[in-house]
Amino acid sequence: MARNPLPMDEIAARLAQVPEWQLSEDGAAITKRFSFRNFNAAFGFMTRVALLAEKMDHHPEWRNSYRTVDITLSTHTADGLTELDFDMAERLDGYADN
Ligand code: H2B
Repeated sequence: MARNPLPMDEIAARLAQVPEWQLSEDGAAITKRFSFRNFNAAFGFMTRVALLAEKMDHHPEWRNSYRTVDITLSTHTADGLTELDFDMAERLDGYADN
């Protein structure tokens, strides 16, 4: 199921598909810094992420400073990484490409 924590070998395999994301030291989260050309682009991205988060019922931890958005993904109810985090990471990468 989506909210079951992934074993380490599956985390490694999924991480290879989103190579710009970094595994946290405790292995329970992935993080990425997104940089945009200005605040408007950064906030537009955040708006799309917010709508996606509600649709997926899966919510990022994030910090915005001007044109930078730092995002951490983890599944709190699983106390670690699940399919949901990697599905979301792939979608966020797609949003940032535009
Ligand atoms: N987001 C994240 N990142 N982890 C969760 O465990 C989580 C969530 N749980 N969004 C959801 C909401 C839960 O609180 C609701 C009730 O399904």
